[in-house]
Amino acid sequence: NAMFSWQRTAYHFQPEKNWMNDPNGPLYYKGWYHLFYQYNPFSAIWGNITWGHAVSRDLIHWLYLPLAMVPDQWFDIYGVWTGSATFLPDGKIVMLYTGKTNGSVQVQNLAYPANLSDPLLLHWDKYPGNPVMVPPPGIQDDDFRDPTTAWVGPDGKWRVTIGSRFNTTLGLSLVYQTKNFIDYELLDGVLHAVPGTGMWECVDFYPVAINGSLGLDTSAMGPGIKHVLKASLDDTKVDHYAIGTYDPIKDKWTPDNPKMDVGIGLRVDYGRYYASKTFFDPHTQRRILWGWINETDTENADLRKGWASLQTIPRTVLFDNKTGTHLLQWPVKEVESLRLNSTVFKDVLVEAGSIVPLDIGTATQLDIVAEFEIEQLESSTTDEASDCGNGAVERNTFGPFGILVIADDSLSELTPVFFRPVNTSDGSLNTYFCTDEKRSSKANDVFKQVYGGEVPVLEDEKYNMRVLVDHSIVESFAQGGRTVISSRVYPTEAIYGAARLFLFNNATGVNVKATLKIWDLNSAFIRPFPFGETTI
Ligand code: DQQ
Repeated sequence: NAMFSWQRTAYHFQPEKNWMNDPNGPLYYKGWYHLFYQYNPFSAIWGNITWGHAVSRDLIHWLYLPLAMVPDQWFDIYGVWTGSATFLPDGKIVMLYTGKTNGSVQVQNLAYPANLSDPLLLHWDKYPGNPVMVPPPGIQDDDFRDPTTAWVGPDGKWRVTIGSRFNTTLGLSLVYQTKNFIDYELLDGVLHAVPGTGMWECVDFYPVAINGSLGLDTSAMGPGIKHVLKASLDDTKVDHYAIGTYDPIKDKWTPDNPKMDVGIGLRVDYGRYYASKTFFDPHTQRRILWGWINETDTENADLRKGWASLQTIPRTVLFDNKTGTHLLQWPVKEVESLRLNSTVFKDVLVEAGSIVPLDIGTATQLDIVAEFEIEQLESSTTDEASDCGNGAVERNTFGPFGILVIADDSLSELTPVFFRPVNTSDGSLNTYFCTDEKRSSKANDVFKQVYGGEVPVLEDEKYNMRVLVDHSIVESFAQGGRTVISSRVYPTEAIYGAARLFLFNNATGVNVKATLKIWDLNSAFIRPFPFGETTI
């Protein structure tokens, strides 16, 4: 299908055709990374939800496999919905997933690989006694879904948490205990609840090390460890997280800062992003985060182009012990294997109110690392927009400044990725990291937003960003990954060889010095598994 073919990405995971949503059950097994995903085999819009399946040696080059699970039982006939994998100490794998039953009830089901000696885990058996959990009293039939990876407590019993809500608006996560993954006991109370946040989908719950750069197994707990609780808020379609402490005796989690609780504080990604899920990669000792990037064009456009949605580049997740308040997300290092030639620009002066082209040729597949320093020219006021404002056109004393990606030569289309430092009443600066889609496409049937959030910039730090550009997606990481924005753009002019890259500084009161290293990125091989061929 050649329709809108320039919007297909070159190194992001997407199915060959049709609709995809949440990442499911990511895991590493016998040398292969496995990704399952919510998939409609029949159309480019949501429905008929099955589990698509793909494998990779390096998280970047992917091979599509046959569907892993389809809706063919009474307990999942209206959809094989989101779930997570757990490794047992004896090497077995259990997959818990939500099924929508023939009576439209959301239940939790158990599945396991039919053949553990198959590294591809091609065949999955559904436990014949499914469902293993049904909505408990007080929980609505359609408010009970997306079981997490299980973890084992000090008493040797496994726990799994499942998002829900009570009385429409109290978002919460239930905890079940099990010894055998067949019989489950609902614990009194909840892992955590936050008023006003509504239904929690795709809860994720995992430990992070306070110090060091290694990820932790989901069952890790004790000194030197904090726990992250993430919920995808159904009401706003936004992924929120908070960092806190898990009490494995009471099975309760408490946020470090109640003002930054789940759903009212930090976001995993400030752009178009939802239903994220992490897994522990024992092979490289990393915790790796997947996230679903939905479209912002219309369903009609998706039907015409024949596909919808992407997954982000997998990201490592670590606790940021410099701020003590944020996670750090960073593209897995394997993406650097796609780097081709690079260009360095050192100390480029970008004067207040100017644009500087960066002569790198075609700019559709890039890995950009940029650092900015500011030199103040005029004094500032404190009554300036203290967020991303109306985007890149709204001028403050200190910003916005940054880069213009997926732009054409005449700047008829462009997507600014930028910092906006804002003066506060105590004389310090608060910095916002933003992406402005307002002029990203001449198409008028596209939802164009200004995205962004605050990013801590510490005293000894320059402003820095890493930006991955891939035709119709821009993934941007500020200050080492404290604040992240994924954005879908639909250029009509800035495509193929016409796409360019610029620096810009729309501040009124500062000059900016920019230093960048920019790599062209190769395309990744993402194709059907070559069954029958002798080499891959
Ligand atoms: N997507 C799945 C649900 C989940 C939602 C259905 C989140 O299990 O709650 O496709 O995007």
